[in-house]
Amino acid sequence: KCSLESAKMLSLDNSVDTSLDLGSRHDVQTCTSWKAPIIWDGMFDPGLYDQTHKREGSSVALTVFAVGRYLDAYLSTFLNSSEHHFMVDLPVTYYVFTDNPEKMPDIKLAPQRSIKVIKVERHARWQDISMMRMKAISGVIESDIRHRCTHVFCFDVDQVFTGRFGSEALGDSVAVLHAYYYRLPRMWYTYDRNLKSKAYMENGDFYYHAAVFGGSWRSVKALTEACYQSIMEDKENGVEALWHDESHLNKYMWLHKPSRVLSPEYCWDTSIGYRTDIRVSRLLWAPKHYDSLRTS
Ligand code: 2GW
Ligand code: MN
Repeated sequence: KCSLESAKMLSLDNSVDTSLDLGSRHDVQTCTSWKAPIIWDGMFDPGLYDQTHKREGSSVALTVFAVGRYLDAYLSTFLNSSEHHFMVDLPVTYYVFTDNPEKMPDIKLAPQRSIKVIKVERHARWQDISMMRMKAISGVIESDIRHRCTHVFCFDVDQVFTGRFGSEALGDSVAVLHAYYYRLPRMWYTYDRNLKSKAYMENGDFYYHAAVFGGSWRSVKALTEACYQSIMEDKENGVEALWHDESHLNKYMWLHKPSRVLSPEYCWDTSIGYRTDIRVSRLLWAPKHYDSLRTS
């Protein structure tokens, strides 16, 4: 039986409460080979998780990047939906990274929630905008987050919360199953298979989606630092991983197994169509307008 992260229900590591595990899903994989829970609807009692995390004093930092056209295109929808669904009733600090702080939308925040805006430069290549998030995140964890928050979650901005994304997602190190790959054979996973890249891997456990990852501030700092290092080493060697930061995240999560895995409910794409195992969608990919957004 899966230990529901056993001693790691919280990154605070002490109190173990297996009564949080309702274990009532038989149609999906609910446990990894290293005994980390895979979180699906129906497996957990949301109220018990919330109670436990409130008692333990958990507080969450959310990082999101809105550079260039992504600010107007996605940011206010992302933040407004997050106010309705992300860690409701826990203290949350948003860290919004943008090249254009003056254009920050006005968001009505619930009590105990605040926004910090951090100015970043706009890299010319979109691959760099995406990859350089790793460095910015580790920097702000070091300078600010570690003094204020127990946990950190990092998101792509081109998404909308549509259902509870709550404290059941908190753990020491958290990754989400990519919606396109969770039911596909391993050989289809799009790991970076270029021997010259630091992200190189032949086989792994799952294919994780870099649009959502998180954990204790310590774990996320270690992850973002390691990924940034690998990205820079690749640059020095004149290579770039197939899926950029996502390739490096997958390599890291293979070497350092996540203590909690989120089902694709936590990052779903409606264009996949109806799936019986997806009973709720908690976060959806926003429609992409590649032609208008990916040309400068
Ligand atoms: C990205 C691609 C093309 C043109 C612009 C951008 C862009 C991204 C941008 O102009 N401004 C910006 O703020 N971003 C940030 O980077 C934003 O937070 C966005 O959500 C994130 C990743 O870019 P995105 O969402 O367009 O890429 P996806 O959805 O294909 O992302 C997956 O693959 C990426 C690497 O290629 C990342 O690993 C990402 O985490 C994955 O979800
Ligand atoms: Mn995205």
